[in-house]
Amino acid sequence: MMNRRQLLGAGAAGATLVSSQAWGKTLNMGLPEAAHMDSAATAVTARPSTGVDYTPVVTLNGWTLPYRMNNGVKEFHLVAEPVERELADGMIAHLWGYNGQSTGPTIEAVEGDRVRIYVTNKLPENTSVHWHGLILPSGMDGVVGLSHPGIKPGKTFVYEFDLTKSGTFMYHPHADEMVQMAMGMMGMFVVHPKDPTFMPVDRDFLIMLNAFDIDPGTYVPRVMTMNDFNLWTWNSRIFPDIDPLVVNKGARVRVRVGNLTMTNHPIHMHGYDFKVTCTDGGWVPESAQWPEVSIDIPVGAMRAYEFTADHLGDWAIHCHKSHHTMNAMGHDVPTFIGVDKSQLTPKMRSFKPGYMPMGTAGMGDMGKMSMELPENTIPMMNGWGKHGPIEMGGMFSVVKVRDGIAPDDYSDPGWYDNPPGEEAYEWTGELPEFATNNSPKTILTPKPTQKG
Ligand SMILES: [Cu+2]
Repeated sequence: MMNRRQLLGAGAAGATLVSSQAWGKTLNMGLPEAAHMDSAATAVTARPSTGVDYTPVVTLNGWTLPYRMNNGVKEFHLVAEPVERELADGMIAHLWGYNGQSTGPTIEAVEGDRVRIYVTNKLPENTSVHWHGLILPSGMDGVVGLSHPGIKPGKTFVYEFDLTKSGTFMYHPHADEMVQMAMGMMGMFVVHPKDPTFMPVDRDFLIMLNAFDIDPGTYVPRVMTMNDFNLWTWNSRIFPDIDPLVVNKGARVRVRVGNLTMTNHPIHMHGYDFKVTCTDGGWVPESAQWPEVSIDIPVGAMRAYEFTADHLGDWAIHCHKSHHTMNAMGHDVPTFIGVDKSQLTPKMRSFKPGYMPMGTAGMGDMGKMSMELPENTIPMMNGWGKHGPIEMGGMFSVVKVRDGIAPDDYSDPGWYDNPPGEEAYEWTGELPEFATNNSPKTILTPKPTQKG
């Protein structure tokens, strides 16, 4: 049995136990400062200048939690608190999160590190932090009531454990979980391999899939919603304001995607095929990596994939559930495709001036409409590209592969100029007769012979 002092010191880099002198020093350092972020911009972390080298992950529209070293232990300070998150330009959500934002900051460390994570609760109810996928002592697992008592409002708890394996993990409360996760409390925990030659990449992007149900004109998510969310977000951000994944041609790229929503999300990336290289259970051996162009991310799971960025261009990356690439909307809208509203429109306008007939030719036109919106919402699809409205929202972004992107430059290079002869165009010449299926020649299935 280890006593408390031994437990706290064990596993620190280069030492199994700390002296009582060092322990005194540890206590004297007090709580690490809790970093705070007030912006939804993507913050890029500098490459480590000491210790094991790794390519820091880039959390789209997120940031990485700073740490301090204390006698060989990496110390972090998470603060669970109410936050105001800019989901998109023109839409603020009143959420619960960590250190000023939802999703919470990404925690980054190295295999073999010992981490000490202080968690301060500024919420009005108990919380805890569960370290999803990490191998750790039972009492550090963060299930309130099971692993340890809840962290009461105003209190600070300390979690401390060794990072025994590298990979991609998540953190979230295991206390009033339905409410606290619906309010936006979650983050990712990346452990880099201690061997820098193990599966190195040039760019390493991180996306947490989450979802909210916030009525237009309101600010606080409905916490009882089970399936019918109206905002499908990456790192608590919606398209068109999710930053692009900017990549230099030829770079080796990893994308890590975690899912803490209530449904699966098939994440589809255009222009490439790629291999699934990691789950939250660990790295997939090369012989077992499988090719995909869409990866289904199950609920409560993480999938990472890798590719070499050989194809220049602007490539869509999005959830393939089409309702998840839409922003707030009602679903109880009748389908009007093919309906002639020319008789109806004047009648409607007689009691509702400005009535617009919509949906008779599909709903794509909504992408370029600028209608007056209720307070605090954004159109259901309003991203614009070089060639017009992209007709998407929600879980959508663009992978921008270019020549000449500097190693530390993640800034948006603008839209891609397709080379001559490499862009679809309008045909203005004569059209040949269309083939139709009216001809019996095209019907290969023999007619059933009548019996009897
Ligand atoms: Cu989805």
